[in-house]
Amino acid sequence: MLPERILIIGLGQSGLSCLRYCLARGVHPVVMDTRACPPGAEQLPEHIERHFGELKLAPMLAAELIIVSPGLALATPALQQALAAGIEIIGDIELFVRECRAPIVAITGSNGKSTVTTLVGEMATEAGIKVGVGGNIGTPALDLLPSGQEPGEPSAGFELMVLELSSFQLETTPSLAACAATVLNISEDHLDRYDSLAHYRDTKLQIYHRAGLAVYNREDDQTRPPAANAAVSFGFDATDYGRIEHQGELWLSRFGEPVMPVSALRILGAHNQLNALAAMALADQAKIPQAAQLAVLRRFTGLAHRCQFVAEKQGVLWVNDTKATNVGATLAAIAGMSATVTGRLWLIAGGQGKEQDFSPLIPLLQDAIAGMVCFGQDRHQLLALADNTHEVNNLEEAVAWCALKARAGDCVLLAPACASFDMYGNYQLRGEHFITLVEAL
Ligand code: UMA
Ligand code: ADP
Repeated sequence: MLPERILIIGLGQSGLSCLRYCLARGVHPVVMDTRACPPGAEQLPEHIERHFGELKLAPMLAAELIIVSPGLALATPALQQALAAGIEIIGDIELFVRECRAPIVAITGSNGKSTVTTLVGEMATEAGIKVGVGGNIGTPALDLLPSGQEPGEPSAGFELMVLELSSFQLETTPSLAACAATVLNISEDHLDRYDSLAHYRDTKLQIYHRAGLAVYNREDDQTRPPAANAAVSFGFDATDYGRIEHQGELWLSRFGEPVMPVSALRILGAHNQLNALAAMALADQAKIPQAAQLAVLRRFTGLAHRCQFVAEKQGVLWVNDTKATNVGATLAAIAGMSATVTGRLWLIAGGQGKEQDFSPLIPLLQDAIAGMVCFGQDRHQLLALADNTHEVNNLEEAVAWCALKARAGDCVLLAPACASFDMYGNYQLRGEHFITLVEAL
């Protein structure tokens, strides 16, 4: 049962989904956003009380329940004051898990979340299982539940839910009890919101709390669950979900048994082999048959904006990895492209650095990368890493510079290691701009 006095803070996509959820259940919440004109303002029914431009304490203290957007940290002083006053604060995913009756597969990690979430969703669909896919991937989870649903009613006929969860969402989801949960990997990200990498990691590890099975990455110790969890791992050797030599080539394996040749995967790079293995482990726990898993792994060519082929122009390969919004993702993209390309690699990077340490790029600037062209708010941090860097004002200039430098056989990779918000509405718009610029060459 929802309480009568609900305050929704943050009127983006997830805030709007919370509003729809409450209205459909007969509750008329108050909404608040620190932005003077939040994205969802136009869709707000007239009768809804609203407070835009700052967090106002009085309506917060008058609420019985606050539902906060993942975009606002619980550490925000006004939220801390409300907590201290005994007011419950949760996120949209908490509302979802309190009501959802279908088993949940929960996926987090610094990189690979959307890829693995999509793989597991497609595997379930292939097997004829009615599956809902949502969360940080884009569809707010509450939109998967039917409007006006009575408590206890089966979850809109869904037999399985696959949720991509960010660390932000996990901060406010204490009731999650997934049938299978994974932390795919941990690398620096969002350090503008967390005071240390350990704090960021510990927030992500909350996904294992009460999970039926923890699926962790044995190549990355930071993803290990607490000893209390039932667990399996994925990684490069033949343990649990891994790889094994078979018929003269490398195969993906399940508990030492070969299941399909790595060469049959259409998503490239060692990181995508780990993504495939994680998806298999989660799918097994969700009782998705192996035949459906393998059918999807054999045909899935990857999501847009992740190491996406854009064009070949005068023998130069142009690749869009705008979704590489942190250093870990950029390292994976460089490793993947270096293994594929015969010529030199030119990197386009820059944007909002989120207080990351960019130094892991230094060895690659010495070995794997011919030159890096840098644009955006935090370009100077990238320019300082090495001598083979070049400063430009924007993506147009970056593409033009690479077109001058690259020769047949080379590859130009947009893998910015930064968020896009300094110059674009989101990473997709940055990627689409890149594609337009390349196509016009
Ligand atoms: N904001 C304010 N004041 C507010 C509320 C938000 O300034 O009162 C700002 C914050 O800086 C925040 C931004 O607005 O970063 C967006 O917040 P929002 O509440 O408008 O976001 P939604 O549209 O609800 O989108 C959220 C997720 N966004 C974030 O967590 C920042 C989306 O993930 C998610 O797809 C969507 O809910 C549906 O579940 C996006 C994301 O960038 C893709 N996630 C981060 C990531 O993947 O790295 C965690
Ligand atoms: P997320 O949803 O976590 O941002 P995506 O599946 O959208 O992850 O992939 C984002 C980027 O991260 C990709 O463009 C790729 O460069 C990189 N990436 C994907 N999977 C992995 C992985 N397992 N390890 C490291 N980097 C990865």
